[in-house]
Amino acid sequence: MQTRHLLASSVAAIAAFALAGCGSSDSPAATVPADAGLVVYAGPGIKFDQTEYTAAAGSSVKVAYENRDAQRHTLDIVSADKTVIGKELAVGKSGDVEVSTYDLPAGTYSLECLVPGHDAMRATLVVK
Ligand SMILES: [Cu+2]
Repeated sequence: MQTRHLLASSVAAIAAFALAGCGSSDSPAATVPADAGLVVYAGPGIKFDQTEYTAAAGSSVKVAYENRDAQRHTLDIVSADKTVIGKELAVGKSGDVEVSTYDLPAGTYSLECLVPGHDAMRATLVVK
């Protein structure tokens, strides 16, 4: 039993190391990258900085989300058929930045913060 525990924790440690060391463009990032195809700011307050955003279509559009508010916010890119595209970005406190890349064909999407009570955080993303 003890051996099994040790093995399990070793595997977890190796997996964590591999994830941390993979050099992926996924978060956390310290600042908004210069080559971001879309930058969204949360707040101040329970809102995004714009009600409509535009981005160029692509298979690896880099999206950056920065928190300008004191509380946690998420960013979900939701397609017309209500499917969340790719990774949900989450920024816990002011100054936090999270970045991921998305496959975004041309179309109209909804940007949403899914934190309970944040229903006001909705914006339109036009990709073309
Ligand atoms: Cu929010």
